[in-house]
Amino acid sequence: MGATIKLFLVAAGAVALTVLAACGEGAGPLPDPRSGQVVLVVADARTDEPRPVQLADEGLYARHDIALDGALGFTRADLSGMSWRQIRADFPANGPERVFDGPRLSDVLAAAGRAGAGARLTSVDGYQVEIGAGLIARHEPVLAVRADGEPLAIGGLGPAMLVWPRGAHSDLTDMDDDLWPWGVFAVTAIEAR
Ligand SMILES: Nc1nc2c(c(=O)[nH]1)N[C@H]1C(S)=C(S)[C@@H](COP(=O)(O)O)O[C@H]1N2
Ligand SMILES: [Mo]
Repeated sequence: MGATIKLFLVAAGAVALTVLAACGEGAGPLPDPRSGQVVLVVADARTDEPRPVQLADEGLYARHDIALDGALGFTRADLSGMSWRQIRADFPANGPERVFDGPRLSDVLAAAGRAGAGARLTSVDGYQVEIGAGLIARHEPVLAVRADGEPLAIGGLGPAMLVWPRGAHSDLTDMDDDLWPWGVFAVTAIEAR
């Protein structure tokens, strides 16, 4: 190929890129090729299911030491596609009751190939709680993504919050809010491998 032609092709390519970039600006809503961003990961998953996205070890994952090697990510749509449990509960304790909806923590663990495991939950502010496998099996807490029908906002109680049936199970009546993390974005399966 002659030098002049090569130069022309490079120039034409540059023009094409510029035009494409210009079209991308303000051309309307971005097409969403997936059903949304990952809002929750289960670290140390044991499943062959294809990962919806390759997560990079940065931001809050890095800040809070969430091991992404083998983590399974859930989008809001993934979580909505699971069977949900509804729990009416007061939060904060003795405050107003709300109706929380979301998948059971046990089902999220099972979907990640970690049925029967306990879990460490990590929140956006670094708050961490560990929930034993026995407590999960006995009370089936929910990773709520909605309260009174409204999605839990990031910056508020979202993307997910652990909710227990403290109104319905008599041995939870006096439960305080320690095990009710809001802003949960990562679940680390512990034990029961
Ligand atoms: N992410 C996160 N969730 C949390 C907490 C917290 O500090 N961070 N505190 C727990 C406690 S002890 C209480 S009383 C309630 C309300 O705490 P807050 O007033 O700090 O939101 O949330 C619970 N969930
Ligand atoms: Mo608290």
